[in-house]
Amino acid sequence: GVGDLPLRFHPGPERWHENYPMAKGDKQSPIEINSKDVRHDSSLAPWHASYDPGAAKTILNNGRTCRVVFDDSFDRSVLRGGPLTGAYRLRQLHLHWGSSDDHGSEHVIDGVKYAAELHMVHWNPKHGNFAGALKQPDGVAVVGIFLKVGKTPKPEMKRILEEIDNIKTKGKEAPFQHFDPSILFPKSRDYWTYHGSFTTPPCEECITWILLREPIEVSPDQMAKLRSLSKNGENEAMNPLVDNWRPPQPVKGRVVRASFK
Ligand code: SG7
Ligand code: ZN
Repeated sequence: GVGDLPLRFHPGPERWHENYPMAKGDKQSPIEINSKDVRHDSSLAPWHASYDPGAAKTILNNGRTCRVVFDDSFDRSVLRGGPLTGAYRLRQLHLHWGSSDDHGSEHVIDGVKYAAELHMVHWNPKHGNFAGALKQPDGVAVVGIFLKVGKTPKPEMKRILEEIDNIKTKGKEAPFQHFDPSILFPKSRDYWTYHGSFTTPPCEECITWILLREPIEVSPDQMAKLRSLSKNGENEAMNPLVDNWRPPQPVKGRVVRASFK
């Protein structure tokens, strides 16, 4: 499959379905959310994250994103509540961003594209392991946080961004310990939720998306730092890692629910 090809041979999102038919499925992500089509659901519970700072392990550049990996060998850092049944284990977080501040997020809200979108990926341990969870409709829960360029940048992004210089090129990895990712949450716990997919091949339809309404703010310098990452390996021609987002996919009758009015 395409998964075995070097990165430079990967086709764009419009051709993913040729090798991964699921990419044209009925529950693909991301989507555009329009407030007028959202259904407020008063039965939606609040969500809670209980994260152990000791679960953070490493930060890496895989040529497509910058990812922080957590120990998920037991119920150490978990997400509960909201639309979920049971506890989901935090496995990794990563980001999607653009080549300029006016785009970069995957989900689009009332026509608004944010500069970046952070994804916290959790899986349901009732399916045994992560690979097993990917095959189940209730296998994975991703919390999405929008990053907006503003005047009150979030100092909490500093830990991740100060590590960027150590993982400039594809394949680089650095230790990343004692980090509580809940510092990245905005103040408001309001969210939208819908059932969708991974935004990269094979685009499995196993994700309960929990998208936080309130964006967090980052500075132009912080965004520039993210864009200083490279798709290329250390001794290869410079190829900036930007625009690693998939465009919105057809909603196909799905209803997005909101925890707020
Ligand atoms: C990023 O987004 C990576 C992927 C992730 C993908 O490219 O973080 O993770 C790995 C292990 O490469 O894919 C299976 C998986 O987690 C899609 O994740 S997303 O749907 O949340 N954007
Ligand atoms: Zn993602």
